[in-house]
Amino acid sequence: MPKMGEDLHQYLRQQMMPTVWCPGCGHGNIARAIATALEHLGTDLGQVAILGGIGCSGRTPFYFNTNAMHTTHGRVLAFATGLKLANPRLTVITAMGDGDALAIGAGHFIHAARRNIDLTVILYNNSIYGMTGGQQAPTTPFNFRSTTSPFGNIEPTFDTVDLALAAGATYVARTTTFDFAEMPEYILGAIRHPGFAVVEILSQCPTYFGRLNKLGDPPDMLEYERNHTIVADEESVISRDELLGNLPVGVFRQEIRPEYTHQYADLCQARGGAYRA
Ligand SMILES: Cc1ncc(C[n+]2csc(CCOP(=O)(O)OP(=O)(O)O)c2C)c(N)n1
Ligand code: SF4
Repeated sequence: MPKMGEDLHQYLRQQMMPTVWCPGCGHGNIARAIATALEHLGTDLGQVAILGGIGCSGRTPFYFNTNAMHTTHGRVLAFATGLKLANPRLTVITAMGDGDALAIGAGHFIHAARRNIDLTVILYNNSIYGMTGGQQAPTTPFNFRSTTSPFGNIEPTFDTVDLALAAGATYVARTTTFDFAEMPEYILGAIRHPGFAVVEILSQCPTYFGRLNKLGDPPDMLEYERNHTIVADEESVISRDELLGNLPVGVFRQEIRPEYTHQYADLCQARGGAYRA
């Protein structure tokens, strides 16, 4: 893996800099991890497409020297599915906010997982709707504040990992922006995985979530991530009671099952069609 400070500029679209992200936003950390993963992947950037929806996270494709699509809020996976079916050789990566993937786009999320189509979801989970001003999301933790729940959230929280596993995703991982050095490995693992892959990355939004919940500056928010997560993957299984309310991080599933574009190609071939995966 390239180390901190290594030159990743070739992966970034310099003419789009600076990014729209606020100083200290975790989305910049995630973008850097994607660039590092692409460096390690070594694939011609013309064979890679990054798609985003709407939101701060949805801006990610603007900044990469790959093919790019800026789509609509919640519909990234519908566009990505079409793109992958039209050109199965493309490496298709989606950058989605937690609101994008798990609120308005939740239906697309579970059905893309069920089909096991070879896409990578990088799910930027900052626990809030960032771009529109800090509204409550399905990932806002219980009791935490947002601009639409100023007295604290009374709803239970969606667990991305549980949802992805239940829906049938074949690579499922969670990490944090605190785990800066490991983040690219999770992303690379997801890109290389031949099926529907989800990497949830807990990310800091200092402007809304941090400020509304008095979590301090971005470094304090990273500290918070460290103190509220536990490595508890397939190898180090830990019970829910032992987690004591902390979130497990690690790779939770990595399994091979039939992939959608390949199944579609086989079907077309059997029926005398021309589609090639
Ligand atoms: C169909 C539709 N509904 C609502 C919106 C307004 N909208 C834009 S971004 C956004 C929320 C973004 O939050 P999230 O997806 O979590 O991404 P973040 O900005 O936090 O990275 C909303 C509700 C929209 N653009 N389109
Ligand atoms: S509003 Fe929050 S998520 Fe959006 S760029 Fe600023 S810090 Fe990041």
